[in-house]
Amino acid sequence: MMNPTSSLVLSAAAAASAASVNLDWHAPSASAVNNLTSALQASGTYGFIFNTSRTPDAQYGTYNWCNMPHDAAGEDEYELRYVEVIQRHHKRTPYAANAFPVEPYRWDCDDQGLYYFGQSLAADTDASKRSAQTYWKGTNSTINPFVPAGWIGSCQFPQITSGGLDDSRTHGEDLYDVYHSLLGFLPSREAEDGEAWRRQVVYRVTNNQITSQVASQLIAGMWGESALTRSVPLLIQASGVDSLEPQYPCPSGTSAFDRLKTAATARWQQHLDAARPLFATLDAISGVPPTDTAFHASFDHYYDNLSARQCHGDTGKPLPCNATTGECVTQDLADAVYRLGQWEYSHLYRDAGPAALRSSAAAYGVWIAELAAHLRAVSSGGGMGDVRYFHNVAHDGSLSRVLAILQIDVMVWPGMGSEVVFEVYRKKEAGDGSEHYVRVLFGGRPLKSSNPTLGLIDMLPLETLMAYFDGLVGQNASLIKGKCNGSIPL
Ligand SMILES: *[C@@H]1O[C@H](CO)[C@@H](O)[C@H](O)[C@H]1NC(C)=O
Ligand SMILES: *[C@@H]1O[C@H](CO)[C@@H](O)[C@H](O)[C@H]1NC(C)=O
Ligand SMILES: *[C@@H]1O[C@H](CO)[C@@H](O)[C@H](O)[C@H]1NC(C)=O
Ligand SMILES: *[C@@H]1O[C@H](CO)[C@@H](O)[C@H](O)[C@H]1NC(C)=O
Ligand SMILES: *[C@@H]1O[C@H](CO)[C@@H](O)[C@H](O)[C@H]1NC(C)=O
Ligand SMILES: *[C@@H]1O[C@H](CO)[C@@H](O)[C@H](O)[C@H]1NC(C)=O
Ligand SMILES: CC(=O)N[C@H]1CO[C@H](CO)[C@@H](O)[C@@H]1O
Repeated sequence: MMNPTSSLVLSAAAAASAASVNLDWHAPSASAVNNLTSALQASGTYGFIFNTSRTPDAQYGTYNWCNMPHDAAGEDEYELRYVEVIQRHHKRTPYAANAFPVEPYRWDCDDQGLYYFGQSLAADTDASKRSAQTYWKGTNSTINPFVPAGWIGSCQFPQITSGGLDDSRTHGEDLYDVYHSLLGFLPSREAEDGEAWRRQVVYRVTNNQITSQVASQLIAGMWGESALTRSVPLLIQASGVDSLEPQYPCPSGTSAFDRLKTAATARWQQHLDAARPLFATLDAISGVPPTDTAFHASFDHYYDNLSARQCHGDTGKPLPCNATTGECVTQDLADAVYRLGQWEYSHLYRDAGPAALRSSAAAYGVWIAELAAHLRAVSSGGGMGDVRYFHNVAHDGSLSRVLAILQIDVMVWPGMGSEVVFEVYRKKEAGDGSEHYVRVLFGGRPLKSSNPTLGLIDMLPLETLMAYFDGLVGQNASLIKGKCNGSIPL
C-alpha cells in the first residue's frame, strides 16, 4: 500500500512527465542497414542469417530472418507484474503474389494439415459433441484446365510450413522457460497447477489464418499436455476493423505512408534508380516483366520470393534458375536483395522523417491504445483481473509500426517470429515515487529508442511511456479517428 505522501509524489511525477514528454520524430542512428552505399555494394548480409531457423549458439541474439531471437532475463529489485508480447508469425510459404511467372518447382505441404472445423464448446466435456478433425488438403485436378497464378503445389500460399510450426512450438517452449522456469511469473503447466494458466493468459490473433496456425503450436509449446485437454480461445476482432493486423480504415495514415515510397520522396527514388541494374539482372533470370510495377516498386516481392525458399526446411529450397538460359539467382544477388529490403524497411518506418512516425502512429494507434489501457489497468491495480500475460500473434507490418512508434534506433525488417515484449515491473522498495517501470525487449534485448524521452527502454517509469503513447494516440485511441480522417493533423 502507498502512503498518502508517496501517492502525491506519484501524481506530481506523472504530471511532470506528461508535460515534458517529447513526441517528436528523431532520426535513427547511422548504421549499415540504412546506408544505401552498403545496401548496394556490401557483400553478404551484415552477419544477418537468412538460410536456417537454427541460429548457432555462439551467435545467440543475431538477426535471423527465418526465426528471430527472443528471450528475456530477470531483475532482482523488481517484481514482474505484467507481460504483453506482440510477435510476427513464424516462417511460411510465400504469398501467391510473390511467385515468379514460371516457378521451377512445386511447393507441397503434404506433411501437415490445416484444420478447419466448427465444434460446440460443449465438446470439451461431452465427447458426443466432438467434430471430426477435418483439414484442407490442397488438390490438383487433372480435369480443371485453369492453373492457379503463381506457386504450384499442395500448400496454401501463404500457410505456416511444418518447419514454421516447429519454430512456433519452440518459441512457446522458450517463453515458458523464461516466464515460468526462470522468473516464476507464470504458473506451472504440471499437475495441481496445470490449469491455472487458463485464467492468467490471453492469446490474440489477426484475421489472417497463419496467425492462428502459429498460436496453435505456440500454445502447445508453452503449456504442453495441459493445453490439449480442452479448447483454448483466441481473441479476434472483426475483419475490417481489426487493430492488430491492422485493418481499420486510416486513409490519411495510408496516404502519408504511401508517399514515402513515391518519387515525391527523394531518397526513395534515389535508391530505386541506383538499384536498376540489380532489378534488370533479377528480371532476366526470373522472367518477371520489367513493366510489372508491383515487382519494381520496392524489393518486397523479390525479397519474399527468395527468402522463403532459403528459410524452408533444414536446408532450404534452391535459389531459382532460368530453364532456358540456365542462369541462376546467385547467393550474392539474393544477399543484395536482402540488404535493400532492410534499407527499405528502415526508410519507411524510421529514416523517412516525421511522416514515418506519424503515419505508423495513426495506422497502429488503436492497438497502442489497447496496450496502454492494459498497462494502465495493471499499474492502477487489479484492472486486468487475473490476466498477467497477453500474447498477440501478428505480422511484419504490425511489428514494424510498433518499432516505428517506439522510434527504434536501428530499424530492421522484422523477421519470422520477431517479438516485441512489454514487461511491467513494480519496484519492491519504491522510494522515488515511480512505482511501476517498463522494459521493452526486441530480439530478446532492451530496445533503444532515438527519442530522448524513451532512450534505452529498460526500467523506464511506466508513466513516461504512457504519457508518450497518450500524446501520440490519445487515451482510448481518442485521437485516431480524427488523425485517420484528416480532421486532426497526423
Ligand atoms: C555508408 O557506408 C559507406 C561505405 O561503407 C561509408 O563510406 C559511408 O561513410 C557511410 N555513410 C554514412 C552516412 O555512414
Ligand atoms: C548460410 O549462409 C551462411 C552465410 O551467410 C553460410 O556461411 C552458410 O554456409 C549457409 N548455410 C547453408 C546451409 O547454406
Ligand atoms: C497438376 O498435375 C499435372 C499433371 O501431373 C501437372 O502437369 C500440373 O503442373 C499440376 N498442376 C498443379 C497446379 O499442381
Ligand atoms: C528465362 O530468361 C528469358 C530471358 O531473360 C526470359 O525471357 C524467360 O521468361 C525466362 N524463363 C523463365 C522460365 O523464367
Ligand atoms: C477510457 O475507457 C475506459 C474504459 O472504457 C474508461 O474507464 C476511461 O474513463 C476512458 N478514459 C478516457 C480518458 O476517456
Ligand atoms: C473525423 O473524425 C472525427 C473524430 O472522431 C469526427 O469528429 C469527425 O466527424 C470525422 N470527420 C469525418 C469527415 O468523418
Ligand atoms: C511477394 C511478391 O512480390 N511476389 C511477386 C513474385 O512475382 C510475381 C510475378 O511473377 C508477382 O506477381 C508477385 O507479386
